[in-house]
Amino acid sequence: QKVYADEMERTFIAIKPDGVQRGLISEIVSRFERKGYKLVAIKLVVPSKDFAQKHYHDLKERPFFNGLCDFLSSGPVLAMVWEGEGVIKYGRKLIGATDPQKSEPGTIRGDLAVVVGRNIIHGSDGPETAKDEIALWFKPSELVSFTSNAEKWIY
Ligand code: 3AN
Repeated sequence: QKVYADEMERTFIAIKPDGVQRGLISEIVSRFERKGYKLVAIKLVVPSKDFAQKHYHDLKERPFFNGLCDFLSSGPVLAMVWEGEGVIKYGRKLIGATDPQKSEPGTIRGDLAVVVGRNIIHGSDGPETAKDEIALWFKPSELVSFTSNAEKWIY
C-alpha cells in the first residue's frame, strides 16, 4: 500500500452544456467515482464567451473554434477536478475518442453521444493542460484536499 501523497495527479473534467441539459451529470460523475478517482472540486457555471475562448485557446486556428466557444458558453457547464493515479490519461480513456462515432462502446462518448460538436464532456489532454485548465476554472481555495476512507482499499 502506497502512502497517500499530496502531489497526487489531478485533471480538469467538464460536462459541457449538452451533457448537463441531457441530465447526464450523475451518470458521468459516477463513472469517475466508481473507477476509484476522487472528486476534489466541483461547480456549475455558465462561462462567458471570452472565458470559453481562453479555455479553448489551443484551437483558435481551427474552423470550428467560434462555434465551439459559442456552444461552451451557451449554458451551464459542470466544472470538476478529479484526482488519482493516472487520472489524466485514464480519464481520457473513460471519456473516449473526440468523435463519438469513433469512441468505443463502454466509454462516455461511445455510450452517450453521437456527433463531435455535441460530445458532452471535456478532459485535459496532458499534465500541462491539466495544470492550466484547473488554474483557469478554479481558485486554489476551491480545491479540497482530503483523505477518503476508500483510499486505503484503492492504493
Ligand atoms: P478532445 O475534447 O477529445 O480533447 P479536441 O481538444 O481536439 O478534442 O477538441 C476539443 C473540442 O472541439 C471537442 N470536444 C469537440 O467538441 C470540438 N471539436 C473537435 N473537432 C471538431 C470538429 N471537427 N467539428 C466540430 N467540433 C469539433
